[in-house]
This record gives sequence, structure tokens and C-alpha cells, in this order.
Amino acid sequence: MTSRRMFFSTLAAAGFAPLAAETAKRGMRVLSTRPEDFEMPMEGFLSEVTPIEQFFVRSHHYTPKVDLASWRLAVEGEVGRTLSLSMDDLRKLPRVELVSVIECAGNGRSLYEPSIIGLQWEHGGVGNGRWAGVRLADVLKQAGLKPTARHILFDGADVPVGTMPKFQRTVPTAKALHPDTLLAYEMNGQALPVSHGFPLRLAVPGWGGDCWTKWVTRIQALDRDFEGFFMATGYRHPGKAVVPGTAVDPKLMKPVESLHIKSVIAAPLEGAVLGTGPVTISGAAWSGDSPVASVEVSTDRGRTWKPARLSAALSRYSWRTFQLAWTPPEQGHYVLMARARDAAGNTQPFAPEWNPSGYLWNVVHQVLVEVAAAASAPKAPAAPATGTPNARYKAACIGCHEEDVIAQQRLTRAQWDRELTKMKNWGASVPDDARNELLDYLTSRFGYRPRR
Ligand code: HEC
Ligand SMILES: Nc1nc2c(c(=O)[nH]1)N[C@H]1C(S)=C(S)[C@@H](COP(=O)(O)O)O[C@H]1N2
Ligand SMILES: [Mo]
Repeated sequence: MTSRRMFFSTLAAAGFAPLAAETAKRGMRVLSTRPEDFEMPMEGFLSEVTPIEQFFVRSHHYTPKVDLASWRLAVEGEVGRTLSLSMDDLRKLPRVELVSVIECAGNGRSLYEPSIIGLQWEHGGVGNGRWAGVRLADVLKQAGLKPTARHILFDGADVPVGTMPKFQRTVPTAKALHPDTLLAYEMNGQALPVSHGFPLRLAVPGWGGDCWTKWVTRIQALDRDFEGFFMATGYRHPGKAVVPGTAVDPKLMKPVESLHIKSVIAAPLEGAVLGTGPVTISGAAWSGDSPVASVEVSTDRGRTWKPARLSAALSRYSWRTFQLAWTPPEQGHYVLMARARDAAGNTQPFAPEWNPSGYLWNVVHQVLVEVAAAASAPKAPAAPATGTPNARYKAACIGCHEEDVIAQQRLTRAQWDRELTKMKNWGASVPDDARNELLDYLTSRFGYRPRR
């Protein structure tokens, strides 16, 4: 670890633990204390626009501190003139505002079986934000974008964890020039919060969150495909369901682009015990390149479906909340389901479309509830695994990040073996004579177990 990185991670360790504690208090699930990965609570799906206090955070790397006075945006590559813009320069361009969902490609990963390594998102790796900034097209026009430009590369100011590559991602020129693709300096009417990319982030409405680069400092127009880790290896998908557990030929994998049609029921919650009176089934629905057209709800295990009422669309990229009034016919156990459809006719599948990295989960959400004489709160989820940490494990695994990212995994010994190799590649020290002991330890504490 370089001393600069060591400095940053020590700084982060000191400063970020209170943030994580505060985040948990707001009902967010902390997937990683540092780098910051926080999941929106289920009640977030009941708001038309997600409040910043509940907005999910996904950062591969440590959050940078940016000084606005010295901050500049560089525009380079296949352009007629390179630019170096201050925030004041950017603010001279027309201000554009739009509401859009941003969803992490890995949202729902924890729901796949067999289990997949990575942050174990449930439903809340998504939020609906009101973004304001300038059109990326206006900036590219100012620089005199050349017709040879095929992809636009974005660099962020975040500080890599270990030896993992920098977060650098490209967007194809056609999408970059779309009038709704923004360089956003505001979120929900305030300056972009630090965790969400202060002072400037990319907004690519309809496309996966991995395209929405935060803390942007440099834009480079390229006449070729970008071969960096986060394009060539990360965020790639086979484009179709594959047999669970298969390794897919990397040549067949394509970058995640458009989101898929999806809906989530946020009330009542899984495991709720309802009274026999009327209840409102509600949640939110969103999609990618084609807007949401309808949501249907079933209360009888999918035998019959009723159209839900949809809130007005705040934009074609906004999620829409839905409601259906329901009076349970009698006491007993019910499965509530929601199924959305987009304008192109795509609907949510009933069977998971398993893929190696667990992206784009959009299976019809099924919520088990009980109807009884009197309502009561759902049972609290089981406490996470605990134990006395083994000394070798602590030395090897805690430092770049905390135990939180490790404890949420459910992996076989073979999967942990591959993960140790990955961590070594990113700078962890895993001595050969400690490998078996580490594997025994990781498998005994965080081994494969069914989700429920
Ligand atoms: C030198 C720094 C470093 C050390 C030490 C380290 N890791 Fe990691 N770890 C990383 C990075 C980088 C990531 C990915 C961060 C991201 O993409 O959000 C990560 C993420 C993870 C994740 C989340 C899933 C994933 O793969 O993204 C798990 C689980 C994990 N590490 C396990 C371990 C274990 C077990 C050890 C001890 C052998 C360890 N780490 C030691 C750098 C490190
Ligand atoms: N510079 C930088 N930008 C980034 C990331 C990152 O790690 N570094 N994470 C991306 C991913 S994977 C997602 S899902 C979104 C999350 O945005 P949010 O934290 O504002 O919700 O930011 C994207 N932009
Ligand atoms: Mo993401």
C-alpha cells in the first residue's frame, strides 16, 4: 500500500465510522462502512423523489475531499480544442433539470441462488433523484467533438482501495450526446452531496448506475473501445440467462446499459401480520430505455391480477409509485405480487435470469403476509454471524475495508478460494502458509447457507 493510500484509508477509518453509524440510524443498511455502500430502506419506495438521507450510496473506492476553488473539469481526446472548465464556466451553460431513477446493476444480487460474490444488495440499491446540471452534449460541442469519437471516458477523483484500478467508465457517443445525459451539479435542489459525487457527476437516465461516474474531473473522447478494468472486466453481462454457476466466455459478455422493467412492493412488508380490514398494497416501478406503462398486482399467488393505480410520471425516467386497495377475504397466508410492463411490452420474469456477477435482478417481487384477527409488526431478521476473529484473518482482511463486506457473503470454500486470489490481486497479503487456515475460517463463519 502506498503511503498516500495508507494516509487516505486511515483518514477514512477515523472519519467514516460515525457516518456509517448515523446512516444506520436513518434506517439505511450499511453494506460497507468504508468505502461507503449504503442501501435505501424499504420505506424509500413510498416517496416520489428519494430524500438524500435515504438515497443509496455505492462507492468502489474511498470518497475524495474536493476543493471547489481549485477544481477543474478537463475535456480532452478527440476534440478540436481541449478545455479546462471551472464550476462558474459550467454554470454559464443552460441549466437542465430532470427526475431519474439510478439503480446499481448489482441491486438484488443477494436474491440469486446459488449465491454470488459481491455486495449483497436486497431491493434498495436504487433511488429516484431530481438532478440538475448541464447537458454533456453542450460541453462536448464547446470542445468541438470530432466525428472520430466513439466512446466518452470519465475519470473520478475517488481514491482506489488497495491496488484495485481506478473507477473509469465509458459511455458510447450516441448516448453521451443524448439531450437527457447530464453533468449534474445538483441533487434534489441542493449542491451534489459529497457521497453522491460533489461537485459534479454524470447522469445517464435509463442506464445502470455504473455509468453515472461521480466526482468527475476529466472527460476524454476516444476513437476506440476503452480497455480499463471497469469496462473490460467489470459490469459485463451475458445478455441472456445462463445456467446458474456456469462460467461464461468473457468474449460473450457485453457492458450493462439499459435497466430492465422492475417493481418492488414496499408495503406491506414481507412477514407482516395484517388485520382483516382494508390495506393498501404499494411500492414503486421503474424501467430503462422504455418507460413504465402499467403495474398489476396479484393477491392470490398469481392466479388473478388487477391494475394498480400509478402516480403521475415526473419524467420518462422517473419511477412511479403504485397503489392497490385490498381487503383480505379471510384470515390466512397470502402472497402479494407486483408485475410491471414497459411501453415496449417487456414484463418482469418469474424465474431469475442468473448471470455470473448477479446483475439486473428484476424477478416479480413476492411478499408473504399473514392475515390474522389483529395486526402485529414483522419479526426482526436474524442477527448476523458473530465470533472471535482469528488473528491471521484480522491481519489479512481488515484494513482496506471492514468485516461488514465479508460477513454478508454466503460462499462455498471454492468461491472463497477464488475471492482470496482476487484480494491478493488487489493488494491483500495472503501468505501461502495461511491460505488453508483462512479458507477454513471464512467457510466456517461465512459459508454457503440458504437465504431463509
Ligand atoms: C489491499 C486492500 C484489501 C485487503 C487487505 C482485503 N481486501 Fe477485500 N476488497 C478490496 C477491494 C478493492 C474490494 C472491492 C471494493 C469495491 O469494488 O467496492 C474488496 C471487496 C471485498 C469483498 C466484497 C465482495 C467483492 O469481491 O467486491 C469481500 C467479501 C472481501 N473484499 C473479502 C476480503 C477478504 C476475505 C480479505 C482477507 C483475505 C480481504 N478482503 C482483504 C481490497 C482489499
Ligand atoms: N467515481 C466513481 N463513480 C461512481 C462509482 C464509483 O465507485 N466511483 N460507483 C458507481 C456505481 S457502481 C453506482 S451504482 C453509482 C451510485 O451512485 P450513488 O452513490 O450516488 O447512489 O455511482 C457510480 N459512480
Ligand atoms: Mo453499481
